[in-house]
Amino acid sequence: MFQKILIANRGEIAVRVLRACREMGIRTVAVYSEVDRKALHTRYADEAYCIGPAPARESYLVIDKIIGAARESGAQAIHPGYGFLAENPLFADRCEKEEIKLIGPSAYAMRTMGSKTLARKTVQAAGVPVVPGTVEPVATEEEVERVAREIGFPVMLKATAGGGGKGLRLVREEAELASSLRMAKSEAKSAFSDDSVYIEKYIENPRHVEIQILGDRHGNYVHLGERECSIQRRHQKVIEESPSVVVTPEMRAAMGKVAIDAAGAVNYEGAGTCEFLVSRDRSFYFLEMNTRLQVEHPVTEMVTGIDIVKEQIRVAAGERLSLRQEEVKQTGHAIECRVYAEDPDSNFLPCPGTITSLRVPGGPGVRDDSGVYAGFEIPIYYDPIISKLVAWGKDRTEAIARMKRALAAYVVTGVKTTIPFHIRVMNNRHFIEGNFDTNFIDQVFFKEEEARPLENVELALITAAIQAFREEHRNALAQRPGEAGAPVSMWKYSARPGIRKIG
Ligand code: MV4
Repeated sequence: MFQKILIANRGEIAVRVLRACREMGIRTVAVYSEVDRKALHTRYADEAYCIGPAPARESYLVIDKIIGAARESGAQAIHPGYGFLAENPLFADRCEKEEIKLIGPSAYAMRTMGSKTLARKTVQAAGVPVVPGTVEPVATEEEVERVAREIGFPVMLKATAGGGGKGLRLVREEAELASSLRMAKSEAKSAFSDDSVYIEKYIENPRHVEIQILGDRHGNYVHLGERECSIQRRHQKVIEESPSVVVTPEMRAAMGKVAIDAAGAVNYEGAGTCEFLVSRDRSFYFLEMNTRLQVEHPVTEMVTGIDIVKEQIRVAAGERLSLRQEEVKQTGHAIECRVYAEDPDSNFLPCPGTITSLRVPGGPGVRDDSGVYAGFEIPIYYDPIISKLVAWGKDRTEAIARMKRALAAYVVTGVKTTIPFHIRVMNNRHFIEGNFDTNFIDQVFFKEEEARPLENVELALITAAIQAFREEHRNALAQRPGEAGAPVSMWKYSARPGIRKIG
């Protein structure tokens, strides 16, 4: 086993990996940029190296600096987390050359899955169902027209180097095809410096369901079931859960098998995720494979009891997977809300700044994977994530109840957060019924909330509630607790922070 691991990341995911190392008795090395000198991950690690200025291009993305810190500290392995260098095959090549173990799959697996067409070709050859379309980039307008007619409209044009919504174009009819192709190509060119695109049949109102897999270098694979990730906003996941309400045990076994087949096609080692689109008739199609630890891995950990990061570290050290497929069981239900320093009332505008106070919920079934603390300044340079709040329950109903309870008790001051948005989703009828797809947030949730005028009965109830509240808390409202001569004890307000906000 490794004695020392460097974590080439920051924030909550760096802390998550540091925790696994600590539990395994492995020494840890953090790297940090100039604005992260006081970050939680910098403080948590056994040692820490400054790797340059705030912009990621000058620090967290600079291979030489990461390798330099690994060399200087004597780390034998590097955990890349997600984002930054996590899926960069050049980084994987360099680690191999330096004889430092990169905790993750081979550069070959990263390259194959990084090209969306090569990935489609490779997994299709392994018998994995892919969305109908091309497995090569399309060259000419004529070819696009021919293929589109063959598979039928609507179709999607996608960037070969893409993933995550960039260089993506929905084409509903033939008349739009030529101009859409030009736009997709120019978008792909500016986002990925690669203008090649391919074509897929458009799946209407799909769900996004992904399968977590683990593999070791001895050819053993397990899948850890699915995560439902359809609750997204502009291609950014905001809420994930496991299991998915649409996945039956038979479907889970079938999706698990093809995910393992896809992984096997590139001799995958470590933790990986196969993304699928699930159509309304519950057919599923491979979309892409993510060759990294994912943001939403905790929901899988909560329902399987498996520590995915520890498994990653063990298999990277050459050990066998610690369990067989028959030993993987999903118990209960877990939901994750990504808590961001963003203003949900201003189109989710990032709100970096100093967290002046922080009260994190706990109690049964609640886990908060955080990268911040009270007094920390969220830098403007990176994703403004505060934490991932995860609630587990014996079933979906209990998980939602716990999430609502935890969100209501979560207090962050100094920056705006997405907590109020999550509370609204947890109370949404369609969400509660499990009746949603990838269009839910952008096309259903916001439209509904905007469109529905308050009814008179509701207005009367709200007015009455405000009146009753003011009456009950008259003293507290007249004089702020803690001020000289305040007649009200402080304890109730600190134990039930939801109250304090209104006062
Ligand atoms: C699709 C699709 C429908 N049909 N492909 C968007 C991001 C990229 N990873 C894949 N995406 C989609 N590909 C076909 N053939 C619908 C989407 C899509 C989507 C997928 C997952 C999660 C959210 C989404 C939101 C809009 C569109």
